[in-house]
Amino acid sequence: MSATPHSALVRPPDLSFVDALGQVEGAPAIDFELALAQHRLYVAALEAAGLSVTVLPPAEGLPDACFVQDVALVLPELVLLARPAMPSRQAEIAAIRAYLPPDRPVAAVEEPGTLEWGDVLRIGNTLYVGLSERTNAAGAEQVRAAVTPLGMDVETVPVPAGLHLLSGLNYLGRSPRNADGPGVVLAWPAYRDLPILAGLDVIVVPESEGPAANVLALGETVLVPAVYPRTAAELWHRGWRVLSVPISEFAKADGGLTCLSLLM
Ligand code: CIR
Repeated sequence: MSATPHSALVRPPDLSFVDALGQVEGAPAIDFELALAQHRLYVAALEAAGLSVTVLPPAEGLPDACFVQDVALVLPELVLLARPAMPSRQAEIAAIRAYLPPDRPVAAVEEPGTLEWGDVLRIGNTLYVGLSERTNAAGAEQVRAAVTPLGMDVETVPVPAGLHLLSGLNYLGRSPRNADGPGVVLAWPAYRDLPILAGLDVIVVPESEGPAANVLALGETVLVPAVYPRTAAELWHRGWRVLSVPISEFAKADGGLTCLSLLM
């Protein structure tokens, strides 16, 4: 199925992160220093998983720019730029371009399309594009047009809950203990009945551990948000090496482990 990534771009939050989208009024404010510490630990976890990590400078005045996953998909043949639905995020595209591989063509989602890569789950050569408040059918069609010549398929999927498709559904590859078995996905309960899950081994996280569905699987290592012991224990039991990473400050802005890195 999808190859394990070997490198990652990450971007620590800028001071403006305290104004990031998705914060609930009356909820505890983002602690910026704690967010920086958590981001450093996230980088350490990626490195412990074997990735080569490039840490970009913070993007001044772009509150959500630490969520680099959303802005681009890097394929060996092509870079595909997103078009974020939220106007405050659109300048993130220009702010990442200089750091993307210069050796391949670049395509971009254009108006009336909107698409954030947090809505796209890759399993093998299929991109499942979640239709959400951030990603529309026109965005999905443009992705289809760009990747079909590369031999990839696109299927659209409703996003039953949460901000993005990957908020509630992530692909882990095959279990380290059952290399010939089906691919494994981790799903928030609201996602369990999606038809695209037929034929996969679906681990449904307990309702009380919903955010734990946003794991980052890197080969036999999986980063799990702290602290969701039932999910972590289930993954250990199935043979993954689990790294538990605290991301409370990013979760306050609707962010999870997948959102914080652009993998390639
Ligand atoms: C936003 O609302 O756009 C950010 N505060 C969070 C983006 C999270 N990204 C992701 O799930 N891929």
